[in-house]
Amino acid sequence: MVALESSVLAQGLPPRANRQAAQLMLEAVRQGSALPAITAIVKGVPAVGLDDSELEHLLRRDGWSKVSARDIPAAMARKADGATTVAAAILIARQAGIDVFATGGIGGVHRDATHDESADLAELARSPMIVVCSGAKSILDLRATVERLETLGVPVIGYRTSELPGFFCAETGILLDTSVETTDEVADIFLASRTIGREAALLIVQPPPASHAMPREVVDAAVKQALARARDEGVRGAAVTPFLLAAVEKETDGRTLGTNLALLEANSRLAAEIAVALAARRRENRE
Ligand code: PSU
Ligand code: MN
Repeated sequence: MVALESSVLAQGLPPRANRQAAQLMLEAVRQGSALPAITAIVKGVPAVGLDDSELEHLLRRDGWSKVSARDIPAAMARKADGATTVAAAILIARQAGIDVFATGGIGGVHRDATHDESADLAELARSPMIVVCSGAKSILDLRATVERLETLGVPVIGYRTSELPGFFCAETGILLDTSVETTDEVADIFLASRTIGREAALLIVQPPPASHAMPREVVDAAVKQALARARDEGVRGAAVTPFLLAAVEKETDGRTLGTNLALLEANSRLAAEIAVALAARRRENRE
């Protein structure tokens, strides 16, 4: 099984694209011979895998708040609907016994010095799972995010790359200590991590598909503009990430949207292949 988040569908992507994103992710996991499970809080119940009517309800977005790990108890008690961030999704997926999760980009340390650091990082440190993504979103301070992941004991492993990808672009100039070429290697590292009782996730990063990757300078310029607007408008808290993602899309005349969809699909596909490799390794180990 491969778990997926839902905040990207309810808040991260523009409304006109979320249906396509959901379909691309679900289909990519199935094509990789795994079962997809979108995580969410549905009327107060943590859910792993949505039925058609629940997915429709989510895609319409009315009344869905962004739920990080700390927000789950209140959403449950109030019987509210909540779209899960990476932090909330991996918490729920873990409890359902799922080992592999895919998303576009994790949250991280924000660029302005306002102590804004995504709760994704702390949750990654205590969620023994394989998390497949294209790095952290370009709107963040990527060096600071990598440093925090190191402090928290979360390995960042490049999948067929030795460089941290920059979400919308392939390159960041930040070199990784570990990279792998195959899904079997990912499975072996994860099993070794579990053998010695590590509780941290493995972050598997791959660049956006070459056909959709954007030039680094274009992304950097758009992010600078977006950050200036967020500052001017005084955006705070959970609203920061959705605001910046929308602003970057505007600054690039919508080009980042195509990249976002392509990398969500590619990461879902890779996560499925890793889940299959992990299941095969476990079978071999039992025999
Ligand atoms: N990456 C995207 N789109 C998104 C997000 C990440 O391309 O919508 C979401 C994820 O759900 C991630 C969250 O967990 O943003 C991080 O938000 P914050 O910085 O508020 O923790
Ligand atoms: Mn934040």
